[in-house]
Amino acid sequence: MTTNRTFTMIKPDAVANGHIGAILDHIVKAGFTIKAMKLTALTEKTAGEFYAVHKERPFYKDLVGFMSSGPIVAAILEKDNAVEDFRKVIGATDPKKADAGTIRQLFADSIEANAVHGSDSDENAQIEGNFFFSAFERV
Ligand code: RTP
Ligand code: MG
Repeated sequence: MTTNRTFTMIKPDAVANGHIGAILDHIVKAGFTIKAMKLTALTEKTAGEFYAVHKERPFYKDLVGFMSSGPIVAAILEKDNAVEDFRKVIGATDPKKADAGTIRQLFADSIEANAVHGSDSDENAQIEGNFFFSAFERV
């Protein structure tokens, strides 16, 4: 099923570095509408559940530790072709490889502390949005 929504998190590094406002500004200027949003924090347990798809990857333990290290901003975004277009707006996983002007090139510290998450499919966008938001928390 094709949807026009994606899910994002502003990760602990970007929140700690004071980039919430600049990143939201970048997202809105790129044409996305915010349909749900909250400042919250993952625990090791909830971060582990969220990233369960990466359980077998060598970086899983570090990723779970990093994602539960401080507050995050979770949001559902709407735009035509949202998932694919948002991946372009955030740039490559490794900020050193991210195109100029992408969120990760502008705001990320490293391949792990890379400022933002973006869903990789319509199906995952829906699953991830449901992980953080109930029906009455969306507009
Ligand atoms: P995300 O899911 O957060 O939007 O990132 P992504 O699709 O660009 O990258 P993915 O392969 O899904 O990896 C998820 C997150 O794991 C961390 N990572 N660390 N140390 C490493 O080699 C490594 N590789 C990935 C990053 O925080 C990445 O965003
Ligand atoms: Mg991913």
